[in-house]
Amino acid sequence: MFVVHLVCSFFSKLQEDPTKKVDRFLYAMRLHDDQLSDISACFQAEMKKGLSAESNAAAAVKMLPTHVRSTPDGSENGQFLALDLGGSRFKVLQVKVREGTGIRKGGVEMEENTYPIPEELLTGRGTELFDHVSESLKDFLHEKNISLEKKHPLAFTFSFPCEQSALNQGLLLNWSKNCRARGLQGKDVVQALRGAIDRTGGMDVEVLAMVNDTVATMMTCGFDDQHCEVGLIVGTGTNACYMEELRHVDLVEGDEGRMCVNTEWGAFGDDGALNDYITEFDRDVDAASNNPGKQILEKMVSGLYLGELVRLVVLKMAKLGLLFDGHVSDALRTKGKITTAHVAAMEEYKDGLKNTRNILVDLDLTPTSDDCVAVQHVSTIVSFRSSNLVAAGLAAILTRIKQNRNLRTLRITVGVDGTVYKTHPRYPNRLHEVVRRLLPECDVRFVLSDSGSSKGAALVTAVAQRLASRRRKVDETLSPFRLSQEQLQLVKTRMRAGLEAGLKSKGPSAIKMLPSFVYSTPDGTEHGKYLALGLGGTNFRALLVNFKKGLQQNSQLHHKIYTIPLEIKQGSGEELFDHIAQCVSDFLDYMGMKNARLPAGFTFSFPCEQTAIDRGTLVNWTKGFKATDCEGHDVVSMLREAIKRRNDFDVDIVAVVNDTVGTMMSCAYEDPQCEIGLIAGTGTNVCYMEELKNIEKTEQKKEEEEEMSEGEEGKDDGTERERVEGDAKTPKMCINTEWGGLGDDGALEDFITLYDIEVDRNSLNPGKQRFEKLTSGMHLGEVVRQVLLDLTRGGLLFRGHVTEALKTPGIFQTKYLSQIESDRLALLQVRSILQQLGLDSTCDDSIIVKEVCGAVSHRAAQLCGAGMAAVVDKIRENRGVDHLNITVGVDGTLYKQHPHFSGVLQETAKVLSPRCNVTFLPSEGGSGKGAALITARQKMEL
Ligand code: 0WK
Ligand code: 0WK
Ligand code: BGC
Ligand code: BGC
Repeated sequence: MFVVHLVCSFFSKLQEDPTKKVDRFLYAMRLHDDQLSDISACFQAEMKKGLSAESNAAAAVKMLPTHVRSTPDGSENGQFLALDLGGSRFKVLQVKVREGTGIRKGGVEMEENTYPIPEELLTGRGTELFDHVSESLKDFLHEKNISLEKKHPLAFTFSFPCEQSALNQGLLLNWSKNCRARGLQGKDVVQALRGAIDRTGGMDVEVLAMVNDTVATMMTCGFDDQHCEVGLIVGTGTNACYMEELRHVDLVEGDEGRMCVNTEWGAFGDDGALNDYITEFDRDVDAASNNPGKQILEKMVSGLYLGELVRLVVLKMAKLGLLFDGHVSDALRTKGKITTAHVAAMEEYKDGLKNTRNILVDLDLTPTSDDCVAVQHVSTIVSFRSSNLVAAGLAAILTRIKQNRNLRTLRITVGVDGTVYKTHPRYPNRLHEVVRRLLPECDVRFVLSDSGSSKGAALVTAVAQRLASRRRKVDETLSPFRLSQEQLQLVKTRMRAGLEAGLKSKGPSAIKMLPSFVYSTPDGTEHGKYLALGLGGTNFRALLVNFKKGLQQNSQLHHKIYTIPLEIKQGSGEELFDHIAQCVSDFLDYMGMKNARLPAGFTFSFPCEQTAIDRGTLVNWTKGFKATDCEGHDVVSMLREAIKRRNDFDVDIVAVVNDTVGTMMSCAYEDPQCEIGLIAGTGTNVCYMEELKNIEKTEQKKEEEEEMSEGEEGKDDGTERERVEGDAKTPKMCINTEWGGLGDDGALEDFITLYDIEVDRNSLNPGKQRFEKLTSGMHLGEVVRQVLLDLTRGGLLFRGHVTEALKTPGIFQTKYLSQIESDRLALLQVRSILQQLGLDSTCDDSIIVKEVCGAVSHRAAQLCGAGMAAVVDKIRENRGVDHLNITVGVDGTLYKQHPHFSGVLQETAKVLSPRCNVTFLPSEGGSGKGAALITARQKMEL
């Protein structure tokens, strides 16, 4: 020990630059960039640990969810009381937030009082501390003549680690800084405050939100700078918060949007992560603190400790004779004698050294100028390390945000508050510089919170109020789409009634129940080469299929899809069928079978009144078609005439079938139990095998029955495959229900919303196809657009801006629903879809858009499920069986591509027809193959 003393005093004699000896003495505190990068990387790992449900409990950095889901967007408004407790000054405020309208930015007016908190209250009973808080509040109301009668919403900034399950609740995890009031740890501090306010009495205050000071600071700065998504406090304590992707916050339900996370980074190192950087002085500060082993980073960084660190270093150097010629004063030995304000003063640009001398003299020391330079340099190193560590922590947070958003560069603002940052002359620049050095690719700006955090706390409360009222209004808007079991049962009953009515009435009925003249499903005897021509909802499809007897599995198919331009869909019938004939000609060319005159089946996906398998009169167009001179005409003749007009090929149109019938046949080829065909695509419809005797409307029914019964006896050679049980011999015919018409007679009035009315009014066929307009791909996008329009006009969406895009019919195609509702799709992608549609959206907007899409498509699937339950139960009763096993062949882009539609439809059908076990078989070959099978069976019968 003596030798060391000797060596040191020899060196000092050499008049070396006094800062050099300090640099040597405190080399462990001088962190260079790669150390800071290591610390930053280590902190990133800690953040992950804190966010994950598995490792959160053991994590030192708690990453506390704050339930603040968005930064201010200028529409906040209202008048709030605010309490700011936990920093160096306890403040009571009144905050008036005025909403920004148009270019005029919103504004905030504040009145505040600071109330000292006696030391003993910080270490006394928690209830007394909160009584002092609420009495100060009452005093503030008196002084500012704020009515005691009126109900006042209050925002509570509480700057200690709290576990929150909602904005207006927070369990105190542990005290920090210089507060350790008893009886509050693990308790809900909002409840404690309400209790104190009740005890004080005489005021009506509703604590609506409690936030950490970092969060309030971020919100305060976010009011003027939309890029502010990080809040930083370097004050008595230190901490940071930022907007994290909700999907990464395991402790909170939901994947959509973002949530502000209070990192509580003050505890970084409590698990030893910073041991390589802890110096003896840090250990001394920690040992002497009121929470040893806790808040390790905070004790290396924040204002409560910096002064003490400097004192301990100077004391040690003095003891080692490196300062003041080894003289040590009692004051220098006394804890807290050098404060962080002293440290800041020592580093003043102009008077730093003078301040240092004065401070040392006040400590009963007689410093030489070298001593002053050395002590000033100790302050520099200590505070420099503080800003370096904060920079490393910030770099970790900003890197994570960049990664979360898959950005190469990041433009972001950090809102800052705290006396160290605000009063230490060099702290801000040092911090900014190191952050920019650690993250050269980022454009990081720092905004000082000029008026404390309560503005932010009031904004959080305003946002909470806005979100709460928006939530209520969105729920009100969407509640008509949320159908109850009883309502779905009602739809099933009305669908059933519509099916029955359609079978009986000759006249127009809402559900047309059109005979298809298809009497049986395939039995594997079909063989030969056939053409299938399909006019569906979105395109025309030509198909060539070659069936081999018995071997269902590998029938060859070649097909080609042709789009149908809008002007053809809505042009003249002649043009439409010429277009179809041209497509067929092109396909036969492509297949080199121009001269084959193949037998063909024509899938015509519109309601046709058929009088024979190859004769069908179009009753009315649907799905955006309105070609003229077609309704009331035989579509087979029209196609034949178009082919004749071309005169460059010929086909033998043997059958015209609805796409539901084609789909049923195509699937029955795979699964003999398939006796229902469902299309959930541009349009919606279902067909099924009905007992011939129930199809009362067809005249020739009688003859056919006689004919059939004769035919049946003759044909049953036992080779046919086992048919579905309970039906064996009764003659049937496939009925194309055209269930899309349910409700055209008002049967769905009590389900139709004002948005549906709007869609119907703007459609090509108002009053028609009401069920289809609630359930099919052609219309769901429009229903969504109408709801979004209404929510936007209500100011609940897109900041109330009704853009031209949103007013454009058809802009919200149903395919977007499928994309937006896909679980894999993060909100960012939802926003980019909306962007493509010319809709500028916030995170919250896209959450609501996704919810609206979900509500509309969920209703559609449920309604189809209820309709299907009616059909399968009818078949079960037709067969007089208790339990029915049956398969439904399905096709259509909505069923096949929407992420949830098929599941909800199946679940609803299952619940509403418990005595039917329904298998849904998506069609592989499409309805064309089915049409070809019908053609094959026709040809075989001839
Ligand atoms: C001022 C804010 C307050 C925060 C404080 C932190 O209004 O919410 O707690 O800054 O800085 P300190 O006062 O601890 O230095
Ligand atoms: C594919 C079928 C076709 C049917 C279509 C319906 O092969 O007959 O019309 O599905 O789905 P959409 O194209 O209307 O979504
Ligand atoms: C507390 C934080 C607070 C920070 C700054 C820390 O001691 O744990 O909740 O944000 O001080 O005031
Ligand atoms: C048509 C039906 C067709 C359904 C599915 C409806 O618009 O009226 O005939 O089956 O769309 O494509």
